[in-house]
Amino acid sequence: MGLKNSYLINLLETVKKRNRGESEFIQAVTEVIETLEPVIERRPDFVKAGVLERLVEPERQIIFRVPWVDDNGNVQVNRGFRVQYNSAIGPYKGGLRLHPSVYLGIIKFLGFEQVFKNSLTTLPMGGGKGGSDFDPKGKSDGEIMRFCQSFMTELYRHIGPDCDVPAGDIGTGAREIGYMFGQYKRLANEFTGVLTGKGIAFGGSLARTEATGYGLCYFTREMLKANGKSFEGSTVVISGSGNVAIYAAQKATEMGAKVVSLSDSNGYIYDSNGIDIELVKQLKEVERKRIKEYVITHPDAVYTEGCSGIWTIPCDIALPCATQNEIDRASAEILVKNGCFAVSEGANMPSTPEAIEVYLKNGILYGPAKAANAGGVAVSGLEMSQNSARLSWTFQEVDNRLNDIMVGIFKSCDAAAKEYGMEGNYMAGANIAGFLRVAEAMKAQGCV
Ligand code: NDP
Ligand code: 2IT
Repeated sequence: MGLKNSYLINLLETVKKRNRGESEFIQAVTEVIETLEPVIERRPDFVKAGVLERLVEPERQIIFRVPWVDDNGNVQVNRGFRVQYNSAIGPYKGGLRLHPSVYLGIIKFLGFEQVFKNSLTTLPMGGGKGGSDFDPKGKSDGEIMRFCQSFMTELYRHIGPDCDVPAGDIGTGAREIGYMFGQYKRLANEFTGVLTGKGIAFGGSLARTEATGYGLCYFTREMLKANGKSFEGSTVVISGSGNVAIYAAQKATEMGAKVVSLSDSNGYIYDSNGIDIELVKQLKEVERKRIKEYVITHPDAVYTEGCSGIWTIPCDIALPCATQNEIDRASAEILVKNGCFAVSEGANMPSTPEAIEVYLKNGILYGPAKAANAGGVAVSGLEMSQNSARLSWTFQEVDNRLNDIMVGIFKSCDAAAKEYGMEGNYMAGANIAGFLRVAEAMKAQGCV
């Protein structure tokens, strides 16, 4: 995009110098800073209060050793992280990612994004993120438990229901949250809503499992509607086959779309009849198998090795729900060529800056992650409310609130984009609307 404002140019230079080698963090910060240019020009009070200098630096970063013993009796050592990014509007809140690619730069980018995402939900949650380079693939239940207990043995002293409330992300689902919650409870000797995504039997919220995927479809429905389009009769490509992808596929199908593909980090399946979601749930949630197993019971479907090929499947709507930077310029250009009219992000930062440029130049409706996937953390916020009140709402009640929150997020993005002269640019709208609430709170609380 190219910045003109010299204050922002200098700020970005400092960020690059100070966070050398953390390419994902620099990418996330650059995108936000670029879209904030018109806000900064209108709001010198934020510049004077040093809001931006403070926003590009996490409040606290915790890095720790996670030793555990594998099934063969060998000691294994992983690295644990918790970045408590910003607490201007509420306790730190955000997921824990367990994946071998995890390092500080990934956790910082996710924490930074979380600040604006949580602000968009309108609930009182600050931003944080954590995780480890632990690889849950191929580990036994016992190994997962021992890892989670060791991880929490250090983390527990840094978190709390009014301080920092972690949740799931890649590699962290209900099983891992259960083990972590058990260990927290034992160490702190208190039963509190310190984690979200808990089992329903011990304080979890109904509809949290579905929330990110459902919320993605609610947001996307609003974006499509505002532009004279809908899911009805459309062909949808979804990447990933984890928590977000599965429930996005389910809701998109319910809304009248045909979802023709899903993937994992090894390859993708194409089923022209529409994906059999119950089978995917059985394979991924119960049996923890690879997506290629799908074609055993659906011989009409095709499995292809490799990830990026999924974007060559002709579709109307693409919902990337796997991981960061999974759509690059070349994939975005193929989507355009094949007539795709909307890309809406279930994953965090799945599109490279070059891919986003292709969407915006070609008039593709683009639903940015921090708005489109905010449904997960929104229902986490509702889980916190239910825990504090010591009661639980019905599935329908939570789902209705989720729907209202996602409708509200779309409206805020749309309105902010219009107000700042970028109508239809929901990325700019999301960044601006998310920023304004946090910036007002930071300014009001003084230089802290
Ligand atoms: P899961 O662990 O349930 O699923 C992740 C899926 O993405 C798996 O199919 C996985 O395949 C695939 N994947 C992971 N890494 C890669 C990679 N490097 N290349 C290709 N595929 C990959 O995670 P979630 O569904 O929870 O998370 C998916 C995305 O959604 C992430 O970006 C996450 O940050 C984001 N998100 C999640 C929320 C939540 O509530 N869970 C909320 C908001 C955003 P494989 O099994 O082969 O690793
Ligand atoms: O990226 C995200 O918003 C999440 N992984 C969910 C965070 C949460 O606290 O529910």
